[in-house]
Amino acid sequence: MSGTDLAVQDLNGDLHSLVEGVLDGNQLSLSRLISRIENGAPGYQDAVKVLHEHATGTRTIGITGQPGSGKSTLVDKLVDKLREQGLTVGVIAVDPSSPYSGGSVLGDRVRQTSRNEDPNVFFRSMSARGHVGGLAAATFDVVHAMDAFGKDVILIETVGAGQNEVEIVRAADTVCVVAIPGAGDDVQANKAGILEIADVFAVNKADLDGATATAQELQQMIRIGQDLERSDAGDPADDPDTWVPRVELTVATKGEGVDDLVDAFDDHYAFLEESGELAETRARRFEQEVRTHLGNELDHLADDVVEARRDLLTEDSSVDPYTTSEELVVPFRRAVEEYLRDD
Ligand SMILES: Nc1nc2c(ncn2[C@@H]2O[C@H](COP(=O)(O)OP(=O)(O)O)[C@@H](O)[C@H]2O)c(=O)[nH]1
Ligand SMILES: [Mg+2]
Repeated sequence: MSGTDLAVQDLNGDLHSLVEGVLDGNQLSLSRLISRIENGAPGYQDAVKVLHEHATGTRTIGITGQPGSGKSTLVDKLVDKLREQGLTVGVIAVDPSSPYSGGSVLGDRVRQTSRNEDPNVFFRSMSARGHVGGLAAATFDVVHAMDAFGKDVILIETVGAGQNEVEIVRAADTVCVVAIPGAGDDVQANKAGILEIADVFAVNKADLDGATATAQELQQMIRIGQDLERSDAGDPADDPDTWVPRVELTVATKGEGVDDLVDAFDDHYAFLEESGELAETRARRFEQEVRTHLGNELDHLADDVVEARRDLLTEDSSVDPYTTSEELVVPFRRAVEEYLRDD
């Protein structure tokens, strides 16, 4: 397997100058290029290939949780904190509800405008609309673009409902689940799912009653989860190959607890690097991206075949769909076998 043979100057029309601009650190170019990715402009995949060559593997942090838990408020405070540390930041706010409500998109547009006044922060919201290759693929493409642009950290905010979003957030190096006081029952209800993806919990709105109790419930669940995973009786906290999810209390509106939250993110990242998990996480993300793109290509091939053979397919409606598709898949299968043999 080799990288792309494409160079910047090979790119289509304005993609050439946009990619050049992105590599030069021009925000307007980045913004326009992301629009090309979102709209599936001709040749955008080639642009992403070239960007990939310039990517350094920027650190990504996923922030997820139910609507209204305070994710956006928290992300804003996290950005301030990371900026204080001298880091440049990219923010991707994925909002699946936006085509219907429009409300949060308006809010995000305001955030986008005020945030993009700081040249070291790039904010972008993405709705579920469009995306020829799917929302997850488009989000990863935007991560590659922000990475090549030179961002040090990328925050990805999602509501965390639905397969697409889980796919997006799982691919982040560190996943932060934002819970709120009294959410114990909800958390309990889908504890397996949440326990599985969270590296860090932020119990936000800690100014409200019940925050400590919610944090304790989470701690207890983490404890049980870790015990179930381990057959020996040792303390998982002493095992360098095991990450014990952290629970931090935050009041996003006042910025309280944000320092500790960032410390927890840093500790998790250090764990990933030291344990070798980072390479595995990245490899999983890469595989996921390849699967997504491959799936899209195969969908297109299926369209082509069905289209080309339409007469044949409709000629005899007594043939069942399984037999028909098995017949059509024969050449694909043969090609795959041949490809794997050559390897
Ligand atoms: N009391 C309290 N309210 C908060 C806190 N953080 C956020 N909020 C409020 O909760 C509401 C939803 O916040 P938002 O960041 O938009 O939530 P998102 O939907 O998860 O992005 C807003 O009115 C915030 O001001 C907090 O720590 N305490
Ligand atoms: Mg939000």
